[in-house]
Amino acid sequence: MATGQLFSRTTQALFYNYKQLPIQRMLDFDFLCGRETPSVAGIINPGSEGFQKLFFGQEEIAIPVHGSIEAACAAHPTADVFINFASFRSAAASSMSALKQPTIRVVAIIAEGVPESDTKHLIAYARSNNKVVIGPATVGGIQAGAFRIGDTAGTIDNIIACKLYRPGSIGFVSKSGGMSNELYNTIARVTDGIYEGIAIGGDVFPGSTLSDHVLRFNNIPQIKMIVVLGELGGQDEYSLVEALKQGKVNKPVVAWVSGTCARLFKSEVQFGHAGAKSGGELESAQAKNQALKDAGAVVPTSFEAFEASIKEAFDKLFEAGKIESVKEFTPPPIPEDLNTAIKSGKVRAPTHIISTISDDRGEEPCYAGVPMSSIVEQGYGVGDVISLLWFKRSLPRYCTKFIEICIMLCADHGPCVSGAHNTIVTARAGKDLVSSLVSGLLTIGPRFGGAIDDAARYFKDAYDRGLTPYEFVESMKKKGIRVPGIGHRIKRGDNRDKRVELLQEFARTNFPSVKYMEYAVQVETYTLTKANNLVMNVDGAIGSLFLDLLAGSGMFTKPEIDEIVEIGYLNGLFVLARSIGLIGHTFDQKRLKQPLYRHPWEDVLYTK
Ligand code: Q5B
Repeated sequence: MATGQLFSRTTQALFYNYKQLPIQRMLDFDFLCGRETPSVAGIINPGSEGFQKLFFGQEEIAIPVHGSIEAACAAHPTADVFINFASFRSAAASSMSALKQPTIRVVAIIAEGVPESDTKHLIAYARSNNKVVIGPATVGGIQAGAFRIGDTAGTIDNIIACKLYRPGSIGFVSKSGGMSNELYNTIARVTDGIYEGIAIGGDVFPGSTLSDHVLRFNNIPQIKMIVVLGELGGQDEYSLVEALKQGKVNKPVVAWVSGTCARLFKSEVQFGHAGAKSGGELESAQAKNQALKDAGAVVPTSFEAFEASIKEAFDKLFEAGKIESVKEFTPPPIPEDLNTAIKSGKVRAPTHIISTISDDRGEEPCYAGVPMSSIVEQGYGVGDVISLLWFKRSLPRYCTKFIEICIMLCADHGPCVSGAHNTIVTARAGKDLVSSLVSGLLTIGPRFGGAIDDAARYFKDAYDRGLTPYEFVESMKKKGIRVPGIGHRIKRGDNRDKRVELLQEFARTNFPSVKYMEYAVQVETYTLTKANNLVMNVDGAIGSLFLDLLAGSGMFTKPEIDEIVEIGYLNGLFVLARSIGLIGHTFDQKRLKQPLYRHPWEDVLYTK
């Protein structure tokens, strides 16, 4: 490996597997350091494409998401670091694909448990192609003030405490990611801080070794001193011993190999990392510490004395004028996330929606305060659910039964009515269920099915004002308005609409009063004297009877009734009911494999 710098303030990475938190942490670090460009150029999320919104300081930015490594590399040719957050199952394959991309120079593999044989292939490929692998089983690394891999160095508070937002003079390499956090802190306390810190990972075969990074640090002019934290197990530290013996490192090295306590155990001990097990004498922490010391590294007598050794080595360099004072600056504060701030009670935020009819936040959803389980256990029907969600109260059974009858009777009226016709034409044009349904629903209006509200409004107004049917119909005629709820294309005085009769029969038997409906019957009697098709239609029956339901049930105040009529709740019954039929017509046409509909020429009057 050797050469020098892995990262800079303009380094950009491709992040494999969308993980919101570590990406946001990288961007927060960028902002803290005053980087101008985000360090994550693109995200690779196999199988999906688009953008992910993240914060860069206070600003929201959209980071492109690519479905493959190849596509991401082609789109971001200057992004040369690949941060691999794949699981241990796919980390090796994706890392190899990344290494094979000419634009990728450094691959960091976070997953633990990557098969050792796979890692060996990655190492061999990386070495012969002059690329760098950090990990597996690593948190990554950081170049202070420039570039951070994923979660390296923990929280923003820790990064600020460790002064990692600006470069110091220490190159630090460790096996353990967790211990590197500890050492970032120690180094910040007793020196001018970290220049670069790398955790190589705790596997038996790390992608790059302690000595690889020490030799690299030796070539970076800004690094004046090197701190190494090894651990028992394996022989990695001996390659550093060799490098020191051969004089390949001319900067002071302060090193400690942890795990000296292993000797206190009678049998072999496996510490946290796969590679951290007390094997033979040569792999013991004591032997490695001794070898490093003999090779010229500063090695303390214990981990507790590590800090003092680092300080002493740094002070010597500083006093000798080999280290210039760092220019301190106060990093900008990272804006707190709204959710965190709300949770901690620091801010309050206005809601954007107000809702009263249902609540899905508890253990089970509630309709107007009634839990789902009660709705099922107490045998509620669709009419009860409508009364809860539309009227926000439980209505008496005869009312909810009436609602259900309305829904059943209006569910369909054959293929020739406006709505069904539109749905059929749309379905036959190859459109999907929702489009076919909606095209039918859009025909519901003042002439077709959508006259219930107006029927209720006009009948109520006329009845409440004490108009005779004659006065009412004639006053409407003078205004040029057709009486809503009266008239039908095929129904006649001698061929009544059965639905109207059924509704009237139910109401006369069950409602305490049907005064509005009887008024509508008198209106019909008068309009039938004008023309045989001016019968009460289904809209008129429902409109007038709903007035009776609202007024007679004792469940609504007068202002509430006025509001229901004013807002126009009642066409909702027809919309809901007819959706059942329109969905049926859609399925019917699809099932019958009907071709594109074209209206016959013979049925059109072409005229000039
Ligand atoms: N005339 C329904 O008309 C229809 C009059 C009237 C005074 C009236 C018409 C109307 C009010 C709206 C209404 C709901 C357009 C209907 C439904 C659901 C459905 C549908 C289905 C299903 C029918 C002939 C002469 C003219 C008019 C006069 C007509 N209606 N006068 N008040 N209400 N009603 N809609 O047959 O002197 O010759 O100029 O607008 O309640 O949609 O099954 O199909 O379940 O799917 O086309 O049942 O009544 O009659 O327009 O040729 O008029 O009667 O002014 O007089 P028609 P038109 P004049 S239920």
